[in-house]
Amino acid sequence: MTHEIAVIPGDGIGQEVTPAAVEVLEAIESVDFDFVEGEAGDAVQAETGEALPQATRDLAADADATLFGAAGETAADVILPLRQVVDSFANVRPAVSYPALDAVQPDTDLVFIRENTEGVYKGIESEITDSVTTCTRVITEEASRDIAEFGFTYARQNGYDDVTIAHKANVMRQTDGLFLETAEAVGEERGADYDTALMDALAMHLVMHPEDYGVVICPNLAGDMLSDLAAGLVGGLGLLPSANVGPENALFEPVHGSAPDIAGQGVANPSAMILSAAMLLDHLGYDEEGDRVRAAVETVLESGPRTPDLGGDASTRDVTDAVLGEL
Ligand code: GGG
Repeated sequence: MTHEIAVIPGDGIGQEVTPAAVEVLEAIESVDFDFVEGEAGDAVQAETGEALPQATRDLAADADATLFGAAGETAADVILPLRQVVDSFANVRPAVSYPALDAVQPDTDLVFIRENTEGVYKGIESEITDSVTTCTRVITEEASRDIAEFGFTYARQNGYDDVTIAHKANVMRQTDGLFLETAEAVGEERGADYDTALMDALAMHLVMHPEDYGVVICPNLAGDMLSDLAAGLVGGLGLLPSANVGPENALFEPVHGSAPDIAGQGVANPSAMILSAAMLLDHLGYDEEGDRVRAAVETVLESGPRTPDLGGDASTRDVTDAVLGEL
């Protein structure tokens, strides 16, 4: 069986790390892929006036899965609609420390289960006057239930005992009140053990004692921010992969953005993108192959070469070749 994979490198270092992940998938001889490339992002916007052409949407909708690189200035017009195109209600962001790296917190094994369709990322913003703007935060019972069901199931299937529901219901009483109440109801219905945590206090506790946490179920913006915070605990954004999962389709992308400060230099860490490709393999049912890719990345993180974000002087090409060598 051949799997059609939409490949959308996007902006900045997305153009450099996405081909690395494709090379890794091509090296998995037991799985056949057909890669089809689509354009999206700042450059396409400048050229055509449209950051996400219909042809790229169709590509992602029709493929078995999508690999996405990074969004730049046009993120709201690219990655948010692309996540809708694949109907992905859950954004899975694991943050794991690797023994070989000198991480801020070496005992980190967290997975953020981020609600992916609403909250302040719904995009309902208004300019009331030149000096007054608003953003409408949407939280529904349906989406809160979907993400909580997904989070509790993920924890059980992946052996995590600690489940935490992140919220700010003491301030956002209506919206996070509904999120919290709904997610707690799901926990109760399942007879699951769980904790709840105010997201600001949780940020501090995650920095000081990440080992006390496992799966964290979050509203949209909180999941985006807390996962970046966790990236800082394990060695940086160059290491965090993610999966955007829907009932029928999925999109895989590194947690990092387009990193304009290093784009074009060939020194971006491809690990997060390659680990996202490993999540794609898991999603398609190739768990053993996904594990092989993760093991190869882990070996290279241990033995080098390493890119500058991890204290080395290797290029994206060097690290990709080393991972391919391990495979
Ligand atoms: N590959 C992830 C990416 O491009 N991130 C840039 C960004 O702005 N992301 C916002 C989000 O993940 O919701």
